Amino acid sequence: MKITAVDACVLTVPTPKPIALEFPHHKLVVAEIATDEGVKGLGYSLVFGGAGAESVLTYLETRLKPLLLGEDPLAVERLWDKMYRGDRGVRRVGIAGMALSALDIGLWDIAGKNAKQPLYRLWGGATDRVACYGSGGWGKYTEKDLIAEAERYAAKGCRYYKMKIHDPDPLANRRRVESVKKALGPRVRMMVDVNQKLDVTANIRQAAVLEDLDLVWYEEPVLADDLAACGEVAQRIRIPVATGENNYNRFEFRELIERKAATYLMPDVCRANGYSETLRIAHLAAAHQVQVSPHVVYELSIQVCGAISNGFLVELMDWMPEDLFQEIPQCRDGFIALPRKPGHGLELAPGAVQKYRTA
Ligand code: SMN
Ligand code: MG
Repeated sequence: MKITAVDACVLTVPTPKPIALEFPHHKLVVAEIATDEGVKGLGYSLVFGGAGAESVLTYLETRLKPLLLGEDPLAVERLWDKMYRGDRGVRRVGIAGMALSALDIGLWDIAGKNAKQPLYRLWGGATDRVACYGSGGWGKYTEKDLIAEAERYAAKGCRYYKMKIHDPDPLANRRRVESVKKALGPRVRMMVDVNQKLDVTANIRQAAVLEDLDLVWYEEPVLADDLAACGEVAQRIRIPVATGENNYNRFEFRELIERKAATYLMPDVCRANGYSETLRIAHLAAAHQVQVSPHVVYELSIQVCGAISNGFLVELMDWMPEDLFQEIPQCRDGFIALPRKPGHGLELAPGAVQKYRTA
């Protein structure tokens, strides 16, 4: 089999309220990989909020696409390495990591379709359904928005809800978390997300005032570049730390593990150089008793959690319009069933490209 074409574009997709208060739209950098045997693979990187999507597209088209044309798409490992090592001066983080992710996901889609297997089965098949948590709770939400969103996820059976703690006043954050917790009752446990906004001292102070709320995790306390500081926070607070959505490769995750910087690792398949590198990260975590809870894009991430025995939860953020994908896996009773379709099982809806394409 040979790759005959890679067609890529940017889709700009409006979000519904309340998430639109924080992000009016997200962008998807989509790549369709065509082969001489008619099998096609769909890959994409979700660019949350949209910033930089056009740069991801340019890197993908000008630097990565030429490395794939004419190659055998089933040699995913070799092609991943070729793309990862392509430009020696460019590390595969940020823009380049997101571009590589979209193509790696598309290559695996071809591999799954060729084997007539869903990816999670091809990779080992640990489970047929994955528990999910409801996520959102952005800083711009009113308390009413927060509670309404949390209750919407609880009504779908989610046993976990994650919200942001973005107020500079630690006690204001505590009040918001407490209100949601009270509304949800004991059936639902919560997580909080700092999104890199604090330093070590401020995190220690913030976590101390949340300690008694039985939180599952305390997320991304410090700048994602500073793995040492994350390790320090993890040693000094009494809530388990989760991090990794802005880390890009197995080397960064190895260091997080070595520093005991997280109880839960959260690679994002659209940032951490695709399914290939995310699986390597997950297997590395398994060797250290660390669980993996992949970041967003649950419709793609479920394949990873379905394939590993140290998968914890996938992150449900239900912002997508119904006319983007033909069919998107749904949460029932707090779980998402793995699709039986070969590959990752996702196809763009007819008309989605015409409707949402902006580049
Ligand atoms: C988040 C940040 C950026 C994009 C999507 C989601 C957030 C989360 O940190 O973990 O849900
Ligand atoms: Mg986060």
